[in-house]
Amino acid sequence: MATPLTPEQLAAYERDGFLLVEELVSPAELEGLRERLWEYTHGGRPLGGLRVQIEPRVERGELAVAHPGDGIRKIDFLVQEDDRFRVLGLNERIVAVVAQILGPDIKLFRNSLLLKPPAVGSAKGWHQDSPYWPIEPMALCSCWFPLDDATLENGCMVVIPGGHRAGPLPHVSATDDYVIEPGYYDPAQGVAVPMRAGSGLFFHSLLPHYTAPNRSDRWRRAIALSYMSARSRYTGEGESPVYFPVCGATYPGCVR
Ligand SMILES: O=C(O)CCC(=O)C(=O)O
Repeated sequence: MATPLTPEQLAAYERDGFLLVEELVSPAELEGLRERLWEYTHGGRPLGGLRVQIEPRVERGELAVAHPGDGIRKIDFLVQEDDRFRVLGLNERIVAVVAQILGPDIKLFRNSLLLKPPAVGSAKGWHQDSPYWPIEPMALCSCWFPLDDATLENGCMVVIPGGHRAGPLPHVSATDDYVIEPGYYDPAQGVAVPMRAGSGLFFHSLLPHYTAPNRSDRWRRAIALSYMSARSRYTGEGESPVYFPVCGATYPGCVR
């Protein structure tokens, strides 16, 4: 398999917990993804097995939207259910970066399209991903892939460089969210990572991160593709679910 990262880039990922890699797909592929997504949100394309979450304030009737598609916050399972997004989840460049970080045997733990419609999209509070997820070791790697340019105004990623090295932090329930307990991190250490659409922010599942509300008149849509080593163990109730295979082998006693 290709090794797109230089030793310096790999070292930066280990040190900082994140790495920006630009231009992962062609402009035509990116446009194809945007078109397909618009078909689901605004064009009446059947959702099939996709799971959709509505923006909580819209769901509660506290905020009105012109079109139901303007009130969608999250769409899960696009890689499993949609041919164009499956190609993205298996994209050679993305998988090669992940394989350099996690090793050659990889499964997809989750894929979530996270939408911040203009003026509607709310914040995602400071959190680490692993405390949400029943997988050990807590060392998954997500590729956060914006379909629109992600800016300070529309809710780009904000991260705490090196914060993953502190290990898992206590999390508490907050309004519509599950966030790091105040006092266990310093938001002033947050660094914003504006990105061009079609780039990927690869980040460790213990990296504290946050996205602001969309205060702009432009969409911010991004898909989080979260990969794990096939040598990971499932720590939830019952037997491990069967995860989406990306490449390499499956191991007895590990995630299926
Ligand atoms: O895209 C967002 O707004 C938040 C994404 C995020 O926090 C995540 O994927 O863990």
